[in-house]
Amino acid sequence: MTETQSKKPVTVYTTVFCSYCHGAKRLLDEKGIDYEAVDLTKRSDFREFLVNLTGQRTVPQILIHGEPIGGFNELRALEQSGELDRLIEEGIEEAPADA
Ligand SMILES: N[C@@H](CCC(=O)N[C@@H](CS)C(=O)NCC(=O)O)C(=O)O
Repeated sequence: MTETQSKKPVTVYTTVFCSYCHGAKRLLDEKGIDYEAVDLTKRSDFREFLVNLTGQRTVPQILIHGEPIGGFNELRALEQSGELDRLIEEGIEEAPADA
């Protein structure tokens, strides 16, 4: 298992002094969604790590079944539209592989 893989449906990359990170974790806690929080505070290269993983440099960065969905605002938008539950259950649809 690498640092970008988790058995839980959601992974949240965070740092300690990050209000958006706390907001994201609170939302997931309130919804009872199981997640792994990865604290990048002590990683000097964490911005570069995030850019390589998600294309974004802010925290939190949130992955659902390994797919980056964005930060807290995007998580909240998915929750408000009702999409979050579906993504947790079904994952992000992938194009079918060629037969
Ligand atoms: N729109 C983002 C905002 C995230 C954000 O601004 N995070 C702060 C820490 S709480 C950050 O990474 N700031 C550094 C920067 O903007 O480069 C979200 O909803 O997650």
